[in-house]
Parts: sequence; C-alpha cells; structure tokens
Amino acid sequence: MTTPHPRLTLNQEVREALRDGRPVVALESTIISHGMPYPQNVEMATEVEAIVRAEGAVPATIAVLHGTPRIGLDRADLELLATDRSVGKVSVRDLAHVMARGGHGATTVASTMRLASLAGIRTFVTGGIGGVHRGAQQSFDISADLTELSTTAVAVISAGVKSILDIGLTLETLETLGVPVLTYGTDDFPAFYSRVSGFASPLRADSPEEIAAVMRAQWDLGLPAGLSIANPVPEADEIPAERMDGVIEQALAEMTEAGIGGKDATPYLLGRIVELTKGESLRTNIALVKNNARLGAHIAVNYAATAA
Ligand code: PSU
Ligand code: MN
Repeated sequence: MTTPHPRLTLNQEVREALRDGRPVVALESTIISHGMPYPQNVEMATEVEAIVRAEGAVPATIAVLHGTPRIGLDRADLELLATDRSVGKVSVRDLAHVMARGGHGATTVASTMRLASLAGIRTFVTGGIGGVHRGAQQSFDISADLTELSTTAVAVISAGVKSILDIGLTLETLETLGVPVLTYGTDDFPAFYSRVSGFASPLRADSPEEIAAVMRAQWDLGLPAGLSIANPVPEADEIPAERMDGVIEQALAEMTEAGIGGKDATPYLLGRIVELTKGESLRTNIALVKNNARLGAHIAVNYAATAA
C-alpha cells in the first residue's frame, strides 16, 4: 500500500504502519456514538486502542469528520464522536451523502469495512455485527453488514450475533453470501452477551495463526468475501442466554409499541437493554470488545507475518 486513496485521510501512525507492512487493526465508530452511553463510550474506545497497541498492532478508528473519511483518530476526535449529537449513523448507503455535506458520521460495520479496505487494512475489531432482524420476513430488515461481508475482503472480529436478531437466519444468509464464519476455540456459535447461541458454528479456528492462514487463502484465491470471526465473551463476563431472553423480548415488544424501526432499531434496543439490565449488559459489552481487541491484534500480527 504505497498510495493511500485520495478521498481518505490516514493519520501518520497508520500511514507509516501500512507503508512498512506492519499490523493495523481497524475499529468502528457507531459503537461509540450510537452503541454506548457517555462517558463509557469514549473510555471503551481509548482502552481498546491501548489494548491493540499493547498486543503489537496499530489501532485505526474510522469515522467521517467534516465530510472526510478518517483512518486513525486522536483523543479529541473520539471525544467528539462520543458527545456530539449531530454525528449520524453512517452505513454504506449514507457515506457519499455525509461526505458531500461535510458532515460528521459514525461508521457501522459495513461502512468501516469498506473504508478499511480502501485504506489497505484487512483486520477489523468490533463488538457485534448486524444481521437478519427478527420478523425480517415482513420488515425486510437485514443489515447491510451482511452484504458488505460478501464483497469486501476484511476479517471482522465480533462476539457473534445478538439475539435481538434472528441468529439462525443470519447464519443462513452468510452461507448464501459465501462468507466464512469461524468461531474461535469452540464449536458453538456465540450470541454476544452469552457464549452459546444454540447454533453450531459453521467453521472453527483454534489459533490466530490459523485464522491468518484462512484470510490469506481466501484472498489468494480471489474470493471477494470478508470473514466473520466470532470470539465468545469470556466466561466471567457473560450473561446467560436464559437471563437475556426475557430482557430482549421486552425490549423488542417496546420497540414495536413505540413504532421504532430501520436504522434506529439497533441503537434503541442496545440502549433499552442497558436500562433493563441496570448496566450489566454495558459491562459485558465493554468486556467483550476488549477481548476481541486482543484477538484481533494477534490476528493482524500473524496476517502481516504471512505476507510474501
Ligand atoms: N451491535 C452492537 N453494537 C453496535 C452495533 C451493533 O452490539 O454498536 C452497530 C454496528 O455499527 C453495526 C450496526 O454495524 O449497529 C448495525 O446496524 P443495523 O442493524 O442498522 O445495520
Ligand atoms: Mn436495518
């Protein structure tokens, strides 16, 4: 990667790391602006960057600021994303519009993947990916994260799929789209807050080296899809599925009652679940993102080492 894309601004640390072939880990910003309350959001973003660094990679948090897609942010940028209510939730369909208007945008998994790929970053850490919403048979609400995974060569490390979504239909859709779904260290596909979803993982990987080898083989073949790497939340931080089920049912019922849908659905549900669990879900969310940052950095280090 010698010529960064002309519409992107990379900070110096990220630019130099990519130039030298050193490991870089992309991080999204919707989780900061629309996924967690202040000040836990900015604390989480700062700590996750520190973990990535401690494990030997360079963090690149991604957002659109003043109309420019930025790869690698500083403390003031993170603070703005965490506090400024004018920061929109920007998925792939919204990218060009927020750029043309010179606005601020927090990028979702889908748009972060696309910008990371344009910058030459192949490893991306988040908390949870979007998927097929429950009731999608009627609403057609299927996250653009899934279509992006089918076309963009980035490995996305998450804690699986939340049961606010239809986990079975999400896995079926990922199969149709040709996206490898690998769970780290176990045969059970995880459900974000819980280590087990009741669904078997399509594929399994037992080391960061193995995951890096899958990435290399996938893209050496010219297969277009990214990878979904599911990393179960640590046992000490999980909320058992039985306990989350009732909370999620209640949040979904209230959302329907309030007539909320579309891009507001996921932020609404996450916020309501934090309230209903009296903050316990937020602690779990933060713990699993940090756990993913550790694994993601190890994957990026191993992937860089496989370069020819
Ligand atoms: N899941 C979380 N926290 C989040 C998101 C998902 O636990 O912040 C965000 C991610 O940015 C993801 C987006 O890409 O929600 C999916 O939104 P939608 O379902 O509208 O595609
Ligand atoms: Mn949606």
